[in-house]
Amino acid sequence: MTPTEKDIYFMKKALELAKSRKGLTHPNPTVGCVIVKDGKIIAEGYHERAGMPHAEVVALEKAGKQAENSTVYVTLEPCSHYGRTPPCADALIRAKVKRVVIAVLDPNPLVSGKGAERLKQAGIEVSVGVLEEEAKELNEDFFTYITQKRPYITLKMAQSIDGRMALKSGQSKWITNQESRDFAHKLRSEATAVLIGINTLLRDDPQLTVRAFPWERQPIRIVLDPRLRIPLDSKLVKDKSASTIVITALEDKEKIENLQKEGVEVILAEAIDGKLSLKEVLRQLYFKEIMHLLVEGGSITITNFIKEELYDRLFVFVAPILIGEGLGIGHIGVEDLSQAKRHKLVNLYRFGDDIALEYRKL
Ligand code: AOF
Ligand code: ZN
Repeated sequence: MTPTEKDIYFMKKALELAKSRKGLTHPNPTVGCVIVKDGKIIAEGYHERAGMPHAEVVALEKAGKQAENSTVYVTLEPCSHYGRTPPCADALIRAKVKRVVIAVLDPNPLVSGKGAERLKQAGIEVSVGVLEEEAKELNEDFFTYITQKRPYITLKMAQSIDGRMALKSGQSKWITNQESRDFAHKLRSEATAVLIGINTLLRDDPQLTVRAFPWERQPIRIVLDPRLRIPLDSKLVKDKSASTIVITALEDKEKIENLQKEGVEVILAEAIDGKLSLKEVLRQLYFKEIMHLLVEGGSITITNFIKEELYDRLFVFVAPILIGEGLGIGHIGVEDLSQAKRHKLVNLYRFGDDIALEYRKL
């Protein structure tokens, strides 16, 4: 199918609506919908939050009787299953729409292809694939989470020109400038959860919330803490503006109870040689419906994720400073340059004299 200019125009509108909710619909995808009649938009909708009505239903409600004989543009295949809400395909059929234009099929096996099929069987004209790449990219995290059954993983690191993430002493506050750090809050806003290792917590006592701009939800904060060293007076325990999960291998009942009293969730996972198994951690996070995980460091934690190739996207912030001896990525199993882990550069940002490089694994 070669989409018409009109189809592209209206699908762009639907994608803009979906974009406005990026990061706010976890573990659901962000979806936008536009209803068009006689060449004019008569209703718009987006999926506001998981548990709330889907984009199509919101738009159909606004359109009312007018929806009859209309064309509906939706950025993801209308669902055909009973989840938190009833199937959108049925709502579209009931509304007697004439045509449904879909950007991309839903990867969810409960839905995939079945939503489009149900519409077709009801005599509705269905077109699939208008701005498909854009629609997939917008929900890249959701697609990975559904198909790979693990959170989509973004690694974020801040370093000097010479690739150091901290001084030898561990000091790393602050390598990058304020503008870079504000952008890092945008990355947080799009993640379901932000993860750090216990060493970073002990050294920096970070808050890990979105504070650079007003935001409707805070990511869950996760600490990998094999020996349960987290102090009860650390910000992640005391600050209640976001929830905190501690993952540990140590069954210290008293400490666990004290953390729970503060509202912190403690998850037990197995550790080998004092290191938590990342695969096991990710399995647990998947079952907690953590769709998008942002790993913020420090160098040991980032190294472990890289070593096991457990990431989808890499953001490297580079500040215009030289540190010399310091901490960076450790051994990741590369013995020969031919084994170097290759990446594709997909975006380049400039924040004053800092830059941020966005990579994907090859
Ligand atoms: C749509 N329109 O706007 C969205 C869809 O449990 P539920 O009811 O919230 O359903 C979630 C699933 O529905 C989600 O995994 C994905 O397959 C689909 N999302 N579908 O028709 C929407 N957000
Ligand atoms: Zn739906």
